[in-house]
Amino acid sequence: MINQHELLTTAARLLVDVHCVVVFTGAGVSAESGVGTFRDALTGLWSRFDPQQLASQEGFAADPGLVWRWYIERLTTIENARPNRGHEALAAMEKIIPEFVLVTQNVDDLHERAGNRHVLHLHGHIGRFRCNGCGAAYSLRAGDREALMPPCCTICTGYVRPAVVWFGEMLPEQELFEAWGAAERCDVMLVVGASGVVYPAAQLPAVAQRHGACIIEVNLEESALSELADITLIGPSGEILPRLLDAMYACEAKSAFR
Ligand code: BV8
Ligand code: ZN
Repeated sequence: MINQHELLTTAARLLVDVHCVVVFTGAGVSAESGVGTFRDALTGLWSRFDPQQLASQEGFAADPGLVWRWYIERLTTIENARPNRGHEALAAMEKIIPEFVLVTQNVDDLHERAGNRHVLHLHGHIGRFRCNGCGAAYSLRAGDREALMPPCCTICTGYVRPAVVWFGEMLPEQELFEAWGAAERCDVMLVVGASGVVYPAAQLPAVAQRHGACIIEVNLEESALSELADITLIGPSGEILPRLLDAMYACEAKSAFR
């Protein structure tokens, strides 16, 4: 039975030896920053709602005020959160891997705040806003956060909404194109805190594997992507990723003395 230390060292050796690495993150990477994963984003008073309902045109049309308040509450949590040690490890990895592409399903900005410079957001940004009708970009004004209803667009009177991708909506073309291309050319894909149930984003690890990449997974538990993984490191990403980074530094130091 291979122990986790050996798995981690093997994973580190892989990440140090190759040229192109894609990191694919889901809500799990932000969990230790206190940002609920999509499944448990509905804790407490939200628990009686279905996130797939709230994060949709139908949900917004049915109750724009409820959806608006859900997003403002999530945005406030994210603004008060800090990147965790897992985010920081990924920012450090970007500095030592020749070609590093970070693709995230997350709508928070914790990767950027940890120092990653080029992040592909497949599901948008919770801190950005646009009109649901004509698409015009908006910034929050005084009072919008406390309002019971979303602001109205000054151009077409549509409701303003967060610039995230709702269920049934297309993913941003440019980001998806870049992410798909990176998955096709990478040597290793590191999948962190993703349940692998939301498509088409969840197809990326299979795309990478089909093109010959090794898949390394970091998750609290088995996920829908685990059967694709060559190495699965079970544990909180805020602990596993810093250990993986240290093992990468150790590999680099060793090869420097060869
Ligand atoms: C679309 C933004 C089509 C909003 C989100 C096949 C192909 C294409 C589409 C579909 C398809 N099958 C079904 C569909 C439809 C649908 C879909 O995938 N449904 C699922 C539920 C079956 N997909 C869509 O609707 C997509 N659009 O396909 O359009 C189209 C075609 C033509 C014309 C028009 C349209 C749009 C999907 C995007 C939805 N928006 N987010 C918001 O955030 O409010 S998705 C949202 O849920 C998140 O962004 C995230 O992507 C997803 C949840 O996934 P995770 O991030 O993995 O989070 P989750 O909570 O699930 O899991 C957390 C994981 O972390 C767990 O594994 C856990 O164990 C782990 N973890 C927890 N703590 C830690 C940890 N790991 C490590 N350390 C820890 N500490
Ligand atoms: Zn408008």
